[in-house]
Amino acid sequence: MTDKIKAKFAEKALPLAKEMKEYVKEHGDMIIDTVSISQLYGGMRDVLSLITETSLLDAYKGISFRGYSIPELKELLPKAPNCTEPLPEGIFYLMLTGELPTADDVKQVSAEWQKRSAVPQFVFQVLDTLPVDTHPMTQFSTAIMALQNESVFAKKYEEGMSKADYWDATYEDAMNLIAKLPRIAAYIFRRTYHSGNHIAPDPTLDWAGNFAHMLGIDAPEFKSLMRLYLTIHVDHEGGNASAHTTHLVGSTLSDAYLSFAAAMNALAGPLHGLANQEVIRWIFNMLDELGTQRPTQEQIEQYIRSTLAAGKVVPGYGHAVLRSPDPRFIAQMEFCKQYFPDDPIVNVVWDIYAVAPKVLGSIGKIKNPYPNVDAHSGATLVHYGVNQYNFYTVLFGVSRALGVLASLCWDRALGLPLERPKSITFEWMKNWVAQQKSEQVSAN
Ligand code: CMX
Repeated sequence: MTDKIKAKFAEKALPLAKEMKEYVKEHGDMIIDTVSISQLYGGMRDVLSLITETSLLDAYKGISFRGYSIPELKELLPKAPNCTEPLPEGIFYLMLTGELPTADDVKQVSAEWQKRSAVPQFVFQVLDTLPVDTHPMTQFSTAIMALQNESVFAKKYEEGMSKADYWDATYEDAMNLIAKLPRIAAYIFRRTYHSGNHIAPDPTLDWAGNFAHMLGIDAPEFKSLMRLYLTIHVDHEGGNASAHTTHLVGSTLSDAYLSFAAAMNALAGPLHGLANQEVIRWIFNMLDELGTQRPTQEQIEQYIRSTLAAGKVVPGYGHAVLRSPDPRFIAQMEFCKQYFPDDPIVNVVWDIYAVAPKVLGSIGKIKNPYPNVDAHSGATLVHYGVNQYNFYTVLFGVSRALGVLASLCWDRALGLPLERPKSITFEWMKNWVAQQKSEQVSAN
């Protein structure tokens, strides 16, 4: 039997969606209040409406954290012994306090996270009730929600906490949550891909090194990669979907667990963090279809064109703000050049990089034809045998916690209010535009 409600919705919505598109083409430049009609329909691009202290994105230079670029931070942030990559503890300290950390500051962050890292048994029990083929991001979000039972903010709010103390309770939640995420993520990895054969944490290791250890990859080089990976994915100013979600949900005084779980649901979308799993899948599909491990640049170009012709996006390319190659892509490329320049899949990534900007740029509508952070990470992980693609976004999520939760501490310290932008209807807009036009006619 046909679903009458669905048919009714399609009958109403599809012609109206077409009408709206045409309308935006014609009237897109008109400014209502301070925003153009194109921006209203265009995902609010360039609408200045948020304050975020932790990082700032420049379309051409890429991300900077409290004024420092990724290459600068690779030099300036403290490192683990015998490791060339920065410790994520350092970038967290920088984002939270605005100051570059000393080696001692970073040791203190490590020690705090170590002290707070025990995950209550009930979180593992919740995870164990989920079918083992549940997507790792769904498992991750579920585990964070289960952990909400531990929220200091929620308990203190119930006891009548003063507004002046919101930041303090938020800081406690943020630190407790960040400390526990590697264990939770590793538990998901091992239950999903290693028959529940778990690895106990090593309290002598730093946050990222211990995470690598619990995943089951103890090579020092992989620990270095994790330190780099978890440093460069932390933050991308305030408007990206995971940061903005944390801020929006947090603005209702939902605690850090509720806000961060919501952010992870945003990160799990293929236009955002899930692109990292989509990229490697796209690459392996290309190699399968072409029947070669080393396609020529002409073959890659053809494959990109066939992806576009099928009405799909080329994952790992494009960005809402960036208009140049992502420095986070470049940082990963440099790591691979240093440690394994001859890796075959990594070389395919570099060949795509040589071809894709030209092809994507040639079709005109794509504003940024360059690679983003997700274009490289999968190939780097595959080099170390981490070929469980569906897990990749969890790694991104563990890192993203550092930026968005440092920001949440700032939101509460600044006493930022409930976020509540204004919306209008198409009808309202049409009436407004018509009125403006008739006023113009009478003025002439
Ligand atoms: N492949 C094919 N088409 C693309 C494209 C890509 N990589 N990037 C943009 N486009 C298309 C858009 O889909 C849009 O098409 P329509 O007009 O038909 O809707 C058009 O080009 C204009 O888009 P845009 O203004 O250049 O880009 P947006 O700001 O709208 O979107 C993004 C940005 C990232 C969603 C988009 O570039 C994309 O879908 N990229 C592939 C997915 C991806 O890599 N996401 C990860 C981003 C980084 C992250 O958050 O982790």
